[in-house]
Amino acid sequence: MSPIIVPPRWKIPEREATPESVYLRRREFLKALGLGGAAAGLFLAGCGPGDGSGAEKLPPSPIDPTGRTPARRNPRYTLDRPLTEEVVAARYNNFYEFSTQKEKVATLAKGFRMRPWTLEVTGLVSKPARFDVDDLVRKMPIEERLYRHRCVEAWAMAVPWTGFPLSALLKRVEPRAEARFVRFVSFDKPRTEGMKETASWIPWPYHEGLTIEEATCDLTLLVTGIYGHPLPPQHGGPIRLVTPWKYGYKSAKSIVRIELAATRPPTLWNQVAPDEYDFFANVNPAKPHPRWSQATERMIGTGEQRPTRLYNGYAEFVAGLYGKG
Ligand SMILES: Nc1nc2c(c(=O)[nH]1)N[C@H]1C(S)=C(S)[C@@H](COP(=O)(O)O)O[C@H]1N2
Ligand SMILES: [Mo]
Repeated sequence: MSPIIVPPRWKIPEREATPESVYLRRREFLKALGLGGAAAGLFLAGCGPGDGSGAEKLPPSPIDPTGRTPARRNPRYTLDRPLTEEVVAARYNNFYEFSTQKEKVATLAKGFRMRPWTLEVTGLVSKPARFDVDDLVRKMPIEERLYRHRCVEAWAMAVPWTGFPLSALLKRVEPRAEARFVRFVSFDKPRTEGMKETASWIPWPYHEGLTIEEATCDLTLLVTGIYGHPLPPQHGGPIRLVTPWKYGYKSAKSIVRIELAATRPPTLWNQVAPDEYDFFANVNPAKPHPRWSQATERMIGTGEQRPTRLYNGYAEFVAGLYGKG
């Protein structure tokens, strides 16, 4: 069985129309960002109505108890492509705890309880700590970043995340000198209907890892929001990792624990199929997956094929981590 299922062509959602509610919410979002009509056209290009069928409404976003979204956008992170429509991103999710079918995740995750939520930071640190996620958001330097988002399955999106650099959190807990790796553990979902599909062959809970250098790189973001509001469950709410130069499977969703370690931790997809999912998983057009090419990627929503970029276009940010790459 293939660990990450590649959807057959007919399952890929084509462009979806924009229902009124979404349109209005977008206007609110743009207003909050201080952007007018012309600018909106620029960065949300191609979002007009009437470009497809199968439109769906987004449910109201989770309430933001911290009042910190929408956050100021960091202009350092720019895109070479239009943002993916919010409703498209919110209906096409890899989140195997709920389902292996991307189109079903949002519905199945709908009632997921995200409050209260505690994030524990432990292991080789001088000041281990447990944070209530809302307290953490209030303390951390929250900002918005536009990032490319690339799955190992050769699809891609472009997403406005809200969050803070993982390095800001690590500073607080004071990693010890022996700490060489950082491990991320997702919530341990009770065995529900959705999880039964994968319960026997995936070593739950979802767990991933980075080297300490990768974890403290500027790009590495702990994400608590998307499209200017708190992160909904299907995207990994209330808190998930994002490492945009790596394939998406490195970024664990709905994290409950971060552990600093001296040795490289086993990681979920690497344990399931080491020849297909390596620990580093840096986006690289010249390194095919054993079952498909990585030379191009398909933008979800538009179906546009684009050439894959080395490190997903983030080479200047990560060059120092891997020498010549
Ligand atoms: N806990 C958990 N985290 C996960 C996954 C998962 O199945 N479970 N899937 C990963 C994969 S393969 C991808 S591509 C991204 C998808 O994130 P998105 O749905 O927000 O686009 O989440 C990653 N994080
Ligand atoms: Mo993925």
